[in-house]
Amino acid sequence: MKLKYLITLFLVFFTLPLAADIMIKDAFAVTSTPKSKSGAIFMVIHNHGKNIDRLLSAETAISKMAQLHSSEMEGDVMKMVHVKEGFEVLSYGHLNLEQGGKHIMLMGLSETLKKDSYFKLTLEFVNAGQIEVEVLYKGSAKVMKKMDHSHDH
Ligand SMILES: [Cu+2]
Repeated sequence: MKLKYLITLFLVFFTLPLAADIMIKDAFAVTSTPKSKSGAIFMVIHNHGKNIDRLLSAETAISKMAQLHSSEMEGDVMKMVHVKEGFEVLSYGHLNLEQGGKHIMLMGLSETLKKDSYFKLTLEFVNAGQIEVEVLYKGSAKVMKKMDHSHDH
């Protein structure tokens, strides 16, 4: 009985990811300061399916709100816009959520995140349904700039 259960678990574990058309890569988050109550999540969303898909929403226990944002230039000012209709992911294509572009905004962080730790994020897609992602918290943006700078030397 136990063995059967294990085999079933094994099969479920290894067949599910293969069946999924949507794959998330390099999901990470940054905040503007270490104690900041808001942050942004970036990742690459791959669609290996023949159907177009759409990211509708995101949710995480560590934040009161997670919104899909895009960054748009208005004159010289970068503005963030809440994209209620979500982000399209083309079939056999990918979508970059990146700094200065589309991203997932976290507002009302309820926990102080530890640098280099992971938290869970649930993404809701039209076709793929819910997908849970582990997001790496890379620290505050200021820390990141310092780190980037140190690479020059
Ligand atoms: Cu934003």
